[in-house]
Amino acid sequence: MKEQLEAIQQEALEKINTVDNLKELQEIRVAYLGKKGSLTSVLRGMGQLSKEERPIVGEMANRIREAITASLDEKKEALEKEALEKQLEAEAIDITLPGRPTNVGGPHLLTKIVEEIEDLFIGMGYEVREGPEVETDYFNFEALNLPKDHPARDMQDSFYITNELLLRTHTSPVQARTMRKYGGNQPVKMICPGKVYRRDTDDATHSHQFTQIEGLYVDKHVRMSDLKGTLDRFAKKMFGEERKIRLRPSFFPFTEPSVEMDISCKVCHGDGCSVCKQTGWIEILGAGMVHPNVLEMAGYDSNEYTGFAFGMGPERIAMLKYGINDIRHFYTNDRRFLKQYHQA
Ligand code: FA5
Repeated sequence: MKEQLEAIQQEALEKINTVDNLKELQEIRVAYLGKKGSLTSVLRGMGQLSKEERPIVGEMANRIREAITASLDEKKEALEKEALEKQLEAEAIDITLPGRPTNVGGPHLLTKIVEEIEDLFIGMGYEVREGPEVETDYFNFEALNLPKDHPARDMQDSFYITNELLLRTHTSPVQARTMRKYGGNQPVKMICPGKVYRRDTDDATHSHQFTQIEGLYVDKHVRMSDLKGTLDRFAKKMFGEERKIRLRPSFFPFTEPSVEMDISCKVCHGDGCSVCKQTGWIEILGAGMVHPNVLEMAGYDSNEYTGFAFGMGPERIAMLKYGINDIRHFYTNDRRFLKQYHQA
């Protein structure tokens, strides 16, 4: 019986050694260790052995069973590993393939400039207000000292909706609206960004729809020098210490005296180009001391209160700051243009 067991062991181990798939390995397990397997049948015959021989053969049979089991397990592990490796190889993902780019958006340059200007004035104690784009004739003109048939209305050719309603031509009506809200007896310090509309012919520096930022400061003892100081501070912060500004006498019916502020052209450094119409300067805002009539119409006593106001064009400011040579770039939505300023 001992020889029989040894022969079984040798045969089983040889077969296990040469097998190359899991299915056949399982068949070997059944053939030797299964209920009807050769090792099991030999063990069944142990009853015929003498008392002395039984434990010796029993111990040997167990050892052989363990050896065959260990060899089967080891082979199984090796074959499974091999199968997994083959599968991984077959299903391999090519990670060298470049990914599909996603288009990441960013705020429009104009939004960024408006926010930058807002932050600058918030830092000087101004609050940010809003007003309607569809405005009444009263607030757009009359409350700003431009009665009906006043010739200065032609300065801003308008899109009328009805006789009394129009698309606002500037953000100045928000001056009148805010002063009224403050009731004639409180200081006002506000800026108002927003869209405005004019029947202007589009060219490199003019658009029929553009943005303005209005500023208004009303209090007791506000002087022209406060306006000058504020604008100078704004210009230096926005364009750098080296940029020159100039104030030219001007006329607006709602301010007296009135000025226009120009900044030296950054595109041509003052030599003259299409942006500055060959003058070396570009106008960015109108300003002045609030006209006493405007203060009175809003309920302020013009003997007690004074104020200054300004209105600027952020597109022109952005053009100067970034050397953009045509205002139409802001509205034609060419992503190649817009993308340049996502990190600006
Ligand atoms: C006004 O609109 C006045 N309301 C500004 C003002 C406010 C003066 C408060 C006094 C007190 P003006 O028409 O000049 O002024 O326009 C102001 C700014 O808007 C200009 O300096 C310019 O930067 C910009 N702007 C004017 N017209 C256009 C246009 N068609 N396209 C782009 N920007 C323009």
